Order: sequence, then C-alpha cells, then structure tokens
Amino acid sequence: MKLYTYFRSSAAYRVRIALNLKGLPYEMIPIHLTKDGGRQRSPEYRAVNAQMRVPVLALSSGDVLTQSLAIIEYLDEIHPEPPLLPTDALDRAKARSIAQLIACDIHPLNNLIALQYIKRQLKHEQPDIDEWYRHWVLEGFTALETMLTPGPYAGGAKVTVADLCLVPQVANARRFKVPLDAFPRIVAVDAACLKLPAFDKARPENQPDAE
Ligand SMILES: N[C@@H](CCC(=O)N[C@@H](CS)C(=O)NCC(=O)O)C(=O)O
Repeated sequence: MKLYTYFRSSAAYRVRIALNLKGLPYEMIPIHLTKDGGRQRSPEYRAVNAQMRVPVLALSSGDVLTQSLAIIEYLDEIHPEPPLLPTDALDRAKARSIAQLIACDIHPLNNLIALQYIKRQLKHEQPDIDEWYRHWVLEGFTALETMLTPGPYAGGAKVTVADLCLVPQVANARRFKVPLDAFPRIVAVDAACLKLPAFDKARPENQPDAE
C-alpha cells in the first residue's frame, strides 16, 4: 500500500496510526502542502486525488481511497485486529461521535486551505487567523472534555478511532499554542496514546518528511 501523506497533516496522522496499530507495511509518498504553492495542486497529484488533499491510500489492487475516516474503517474491516471500533453498538456510536466532532467539526474550520482563504481572499491579518484557529479548537475541546470516559483512552480501556482523531488534533493545538490547561482528560488521553509505539511512530516529528 502507498500512503500519500504530509508530516503535519492531522488527517494523514490518523491513518498512519491505524496502519501502525494493524502492523501493515506501507510506503509513504510525501506531498508537501506548502512548497511550490502546494504540491497537492500539481496535475500529477490531482490525478491521484481530485480533491487535492492528503491522505490518500493507494491499494495494491490499484484502488485509491480518500477521506481518513473512510480509510480507517476500510482498514478495520479488511484487517480486523486490533479492532478500532468497539463491538457494542452504543460504544461504537460514542467512539464515532468523538471522531466526528474532531474530524467534521473542528478540523475543516482550521484546515490549511480554510486558513489560506481567510488570509488571501478575505485579507485578514495573522492575529485574527490565530484567534479563529484557537476559537474552534477551544469550542470543540470544551465539549470533548465532557465526553471522555475515565481512560486511559478516549472510549475507555481500548484504543478506538476516537483516539486516532484526538491525538493529531492535540498535536495541532499545541503547534498553534492553544492553551490546554482546561482539558485534563484530553491531555491524559493524548499522553496514554503516545506511550504506544504505533502512535509514537506516527508523530509528525518522526516522519521521513519532517522539517
Ligand atoms: N476530511 C478529510 C480532510 C483531508 C484534509 O483536508 N487534509 C488536509 C491536511 S490535514 C489537506 O490535504 N489540505 C490541503 C490544503 O489545505 O490545501 C480527511 O479526513 O481525510
């Protein structure tokens, strides 16, 4: 399998964790999201993913998968061990709701392409953009903090898709200097996950394209 990735991409980070947890070998193809105006916009990459985003997982069959949560669920169905979704329907819904709070409600508002639009088209200054970024993380994390069960992981005793979304979002928050003091449960889940080699290996700073 080939993973089109970028070390700082939190969506790609989610998939890297899933592949590592499942022990699946993958070749990484780094796509630099800012060099040359963003290499995700090159004609070559556009032919891979018309949406011009990472991650993309290219399978040995030639099929190409986009959208991190769809990729993670595909991997979980084809390689069920260790499971990334709980077997109990209620627990599964709760894990997905945490994952979607992050992937659908926080991340799109703070994605590179959204921040670039606010800056370049709407002509806002960097302090406004930083404030925008912080606002959506703080709003999302305030709700998320109340949803976490006694850990060590987001859904309790086992790692789920919720953790695969939480850890990269915390990394982003730290990078943009969002204060996390009000979120002890989120910080504790992040710390518990990062003790696992699959998470540690997927960290941005541990990627071959890290800068
Ligand atoms: N919903 C998508 C989001 C993918 C996404 O937006 N990826 C970002 C990096 S985290 C990207 O490629 N951005 C390109 C850009 O902003 O131009 C997923 O979960 O895979």
